[in-house]
Amino acid sequence: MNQIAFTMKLLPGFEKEYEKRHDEIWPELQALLKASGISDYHIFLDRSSNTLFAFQQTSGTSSSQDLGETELVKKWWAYMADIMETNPDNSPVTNPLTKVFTLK
Ligand code: RM4
Repeated sequence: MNQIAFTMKLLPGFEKEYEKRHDEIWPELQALLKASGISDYHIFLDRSSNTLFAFQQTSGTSSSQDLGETELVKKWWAYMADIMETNPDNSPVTNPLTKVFTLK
């Protein structure tokens, strides 16, 4: 299993809406993420900077952010675009992080 982490940005004032939408995540998106080998997927918010910190494990090398060619993820990203910093294609501006420590 590989551990992947990245940051995204939430637009100010949308913490509750972000949390609500994720509490109500589409079952088909959940299924796609799991079928793509993603597990232990957590997203945390740094309220001081509106930075979203995402951690996930993957059985391969692809992360949730590599699923943007699927119609379902395109639809989800378009749905989320009004409350996140996005690229012109609605994908969330994503900053991949480098793992620098693992507790053995
Ligand atoms: C995030 C972002 C990610 C997606 C998760 C479920 O807000 O859209 O790309 O994997 O939601």
